[in-house]
Parts: sequence; C-alpha cells; structure tokens
Amino acid sequence: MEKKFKRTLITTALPYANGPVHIGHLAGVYVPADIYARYMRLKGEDVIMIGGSDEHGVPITIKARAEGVTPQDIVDRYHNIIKESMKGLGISFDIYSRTTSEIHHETASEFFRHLYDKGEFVEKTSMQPYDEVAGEFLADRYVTGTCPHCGNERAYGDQCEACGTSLNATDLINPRSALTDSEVVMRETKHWFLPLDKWEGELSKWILEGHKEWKTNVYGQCKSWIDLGLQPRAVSRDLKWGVPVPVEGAEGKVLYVWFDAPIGYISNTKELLPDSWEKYWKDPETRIINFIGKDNIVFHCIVFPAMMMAYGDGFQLPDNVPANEFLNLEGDKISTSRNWAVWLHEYLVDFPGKQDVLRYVLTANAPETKDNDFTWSDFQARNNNELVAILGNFVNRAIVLTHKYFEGKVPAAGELTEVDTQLYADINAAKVSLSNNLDTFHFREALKDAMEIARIGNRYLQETEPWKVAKTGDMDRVATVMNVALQICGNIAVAFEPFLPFMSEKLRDMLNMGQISWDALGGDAIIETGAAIKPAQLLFEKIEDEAIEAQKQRLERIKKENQVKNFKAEPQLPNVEFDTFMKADLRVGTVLECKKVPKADKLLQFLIDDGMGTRTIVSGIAKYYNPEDLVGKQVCFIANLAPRKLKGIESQGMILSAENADGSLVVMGPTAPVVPGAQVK
Ligand code: B3M
Ligand code: ZN
Repeated sequence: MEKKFKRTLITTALPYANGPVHIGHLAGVYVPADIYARYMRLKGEDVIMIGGSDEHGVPITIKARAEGVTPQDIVDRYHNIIKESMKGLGISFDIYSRTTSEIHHETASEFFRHLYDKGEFVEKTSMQPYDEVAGEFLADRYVTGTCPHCGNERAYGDQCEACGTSLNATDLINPRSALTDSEVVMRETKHWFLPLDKWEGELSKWILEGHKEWKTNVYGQCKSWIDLGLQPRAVSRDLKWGVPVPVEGAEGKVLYVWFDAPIGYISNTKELLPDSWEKYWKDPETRIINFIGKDNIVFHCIVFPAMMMAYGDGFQLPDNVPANEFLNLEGDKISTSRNWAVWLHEYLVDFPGKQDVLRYVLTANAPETKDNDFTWSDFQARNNNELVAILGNFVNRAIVLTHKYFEGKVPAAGELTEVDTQLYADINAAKVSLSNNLDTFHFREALKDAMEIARIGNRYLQETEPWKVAKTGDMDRVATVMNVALQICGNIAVAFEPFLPFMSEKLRDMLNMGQISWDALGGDAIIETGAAIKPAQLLFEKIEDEAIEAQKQRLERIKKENQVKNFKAEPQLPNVEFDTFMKADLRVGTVLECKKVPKADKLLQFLIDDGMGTRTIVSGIAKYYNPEDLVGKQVCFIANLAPRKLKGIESQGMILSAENADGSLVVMGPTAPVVPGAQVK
C-alpha cells in the first residue's frame, strides 16, 4: 500500500559550479525530476522542486588557480550559465539557488554546530601533506610526485593518470606541492568525523528492511556499503574555500563539501519558503524524493541520512532515491575535463526552439537501469521518425481537417460508434499505465505510454477515414470523428505536459485550451464543442543531415584535440652507430602517378621518379590521402629496402611518414624542391 502523504519535496543533485551542465546531468537527474514535478503539479499535489549550484570543493579552487581568478569568479560564471540553461530547457525549479548564499552558510554552519554541541562528532588528528612555503595544508590533488606503481613522475596525490591507480598523497615518492613546487612535509592536523558506524543499525533497518522497493541499483549499493561495515567520515577539510568550521581553534578549516552540499537542499527550501519550509522537512506526511546520479548514492542514502539522524529535531529521511546510471556520448564516457559532452547552453543555441526534442531523446534513452548511449544519429531518428512522423503528424491532420470541414470550430459529436468507444477505452488504458509508470519513476516506459496515445490517434484516423466519409456527404459522422480526433489532441496536450512542456503549451494554444489537469486525461470532453481552434502550426520539424553532421564533426574535432593533448611519445630506441644508420639509402623522389590498390582499402600504389629511373612503391596511407593530391609532390623513401609483395604488387622501397596522435599518417618530404634521387643524410 502506498503511504499517504500530504506534500512532496523533490530535490535534485546540486551540480558543481566548475563547468556547465551537459546531457549526462540532464538525463540522470534534471529531466526525470522535472517530469515528476510537472506530473505532481498536474495532479494538483502540493509539490516543490529544489535545485541549486554546489559551489564549494577543491576542483573549483583548482580551476580558479589555473585561470588566475578567484573561486567566487568561477562559481559566479558557471552558476549563471547553469541556471539560465536549465531555465531554457524548461526545468521547472521552484528555486535554483547556490551554496555560496548567506542563508546556506548560516544553515550549514548551524547544522555542524548543533551536531558538535550534541557530541555527535569524534575528533581525530592525522598527518596531512603541508606546503611550508605557502603555509597551507594540501588537498591530495595538490600534491604531485612519482607513482609507486608505474613510476610516472607526474602522478597526483589522489590518482595516477598514467596507470589509473587511485592513490593517497602519502603513497607518492618525492611528493611536491603543486602550488609552490616545494617539498611536501607531513604535519599534524585535527578534523571532525561523523561516526557512521554509530548509525549503521538504524540505516540498515531503514533501507534494507524498510525500502526494498527502491531501485535495485540503489538498494544494492546501499547494501554493499552496509555489509562492508560503515566507518567514521571526516566532515572538515584544511581549505580556505567553503563554509568555515564554526568552532574555536578551527581557523583555516572548512566543512567538507559533501557535508555542506546536501544541507543546501534545506537552505534552498528555507530561501524559497522562509515561513513554511519546516513542514517540507519535518512533517512525516511529506514525501522527500532525491533525484541523483549513481555516483551520489552513498551520500544521499547513507551519509546525509546519518547527519539527519544525528541532528534529530524531526528531520525526515527520503522516501525514495531513484538514482540513475550514466549516459555515455557516442560510446565514450562523458567528461567535463575532456570536453566530451553535449553542453546544454550550446545545444540551446545550436537547436533553437528544440528543447522538447532533447527532453524526448534523453527520456526515451534514460539510463534508468543501465548505462546508456546518446548518439546524434539516434537523436535525429527519434525526432524525424517519432516526434515528426507520429506525434506531429497526427495533431496536424486533426487540426487541418477540422479547418477544412468545420471552419476551425470544434464540431459536436453525434452518437459514438464502437470504434469511438474503443478508442476512449484504449486511451484510458494508456493513462493507467502512464500514471503507474510515473508513480514508480519508470519514465522511459511512461513516455512510451504517452506516445501510445498519438499512435492510437493515427490509427483512429486511418480507420475512420473522415476524408472518405466526407465524400459520401455524411457530415454528421465526419463531425463525430473530428470531435474525437480533437479530444485526442487535447489528451495529448495533457499526457505530454510533463515530458514535452513546450509542445504541450503550443498545442494548448492552438486548441484554445485553458488550465489542464491530470484528472481530465482520458476524457471525451477536454475540448469544448463549438470552440474555435487556431490554424495548424507544425509542432516538430524534420532535422536535416547537415545539422547532425556539424555535431558529429564537432565531436571528431574534440576527439582529435584530446588525442593530441594526451599524446605520449614512444620511448627512444637504443643508440646505433653512425655507420649503421648510413646503411639505409634514404632518397627524395617525385610522385609521377598515384592510385588506389583495388580491394585493399589501406594501400596506395605510387610510381616514383627516383632520379635513376622510375620505381613502384606501395604504401599504407590510403585512408589519409586522395591519390590525386599526391601527384607532383616530393616524398622521402628508403631506396634499398628489400622489395616486398603487397597484394600482388612488388613494392620497391618504403615511403616515410610520421604517425600523428590519432594514428593518422603524414607523408614526409623536403621543405623545398630538390632534384629527384637526392640523398637524405
Ligand atoms: N555536486 C556531485 C555531483 O555533481 C555533487 C552533488 C551534490 S548533491 C548534494 O555529482
Ligand atoms: Zn602510475
């Protein structure tokens, strides 16, 4: 049995303000949360949706230092980009605030102080890396040194990027400060720890016994954490950027970002509702839903709940944490630092007016149970074959025909036939499934249910063929069919509002619909008889290949840039004597002819003027050159390499090329013309 509740508090993970948001954030958190919030509002529920930027943490300080600006500059920049772009996509936060706000600093500070005064923390001293020149403790990221596993001399204190091992700063050999390049020393420092072990029993009971209905990925992660045994967690850091630890003698210490960030949900609720925020957090009849990505599960299901248990005072734990898995982009993990992402603020510029297309594709592909892939081809196909061909097409036909036969006035329905009543039964069946899926956070399936209504509409017109009936003169029947078709349009406007709010608004405007509610869904009188409707406007447009190509090329370019950035030269080979080198007869020749080798997609066949005559050389560079472009060029080649047969052609030497970071080959030649046959020495 569903627990009774009076109101719903939706929280959405606070994105770090060290970069803009991308499709991974959207598919994982903000689009599903927004669908749910809009659905609740349509049902007339008391619901608020809380968002905001997470503006503390070490990565923000690193970015600021790299750019020579302050952390505040960084977070101001990204907070604004994030806030504006989310608004642009129609993510309907009731508040989108930030953790540098005064109210958040006060709230987080008070939260810590309350736990401190209650004796909920344990204090521990430990040895931490310290930079004596800067006079600062160093976050692991700020320590560099030699990796004990692979010998990489530029490993970071938290991880070696060469071999991928995660490290502690104390593991590094010859650790140095990334701030001043001075030698790192270890110094004693005191921190406060939240003893999660103390709350293990309660957490286990609450989740493992009380919330078996949670998604298996969420439940499973919680179970494995609890089974491993929970440890005390540090809730403070030696850092200048953050909420200062409100305890005497804690100068230079701030709250750990994962301590203050979830409190941001509370601060932002307070900012939104200064007088009534408490009922959203402390009344057992409030339902709290945390929308997050899978990497945040432990903080939302274990750490933050333990903080609330320790705080007491009626704070409620979440009812559900429908965390999603990750979305990949064209087969690769999305990464802010590698720029491997589709950025929301850029999408909104590149595809103006197409917010709903992105919302649709991200929902249809939502990584609800496993990681999923976003590809531009799929984006195009879903727009053209689903939104345009099914949804847009049905609505357009219904509205155009109404104008054609009834001058744009909703005709009265006569007696309904079996086809008509079956249609309403089908829509109501879709509604039941749709509501169930939305209630249980199965948004992909829910979207299919909504789409089913448009499919039902297309089938209905196909079956009833009003254009044929009109020719028989039975305008009463045509009126009934068009009335029903317009009711389906009205149903579509309601069913899709949570998913595609821009489309829904446009459709409601065309149909002159006023307020809508979820209750009306499935009804046969959503659209009033006799009312005037507006001329048809296209709800979706075909997306052409050029637009998709441009996006694919952008990704290709980024992939190349990353390969260049990450290029590591091969280690040098052992020395050879000069005489050994001189044994290779290197020459310059002029390309007389160049053509593709049939049935070998890698090979080009050259005819070279080598100064002594001509010779044939076969080279594996066909992927990187048009043969015509090489004719007349001068190339370096090894003249005395023993001839070899390639695809039946004897190659008399080898053309020299350099291999680029992406594996592509560039042919070597002289920087100014020389005589064919010139020796390379
Ligand atoms: N900023 C981590 C993340 O964006 C973190 C979430 C905070 S939610 C309180 O993945
Ligand atoms: Zn290593």
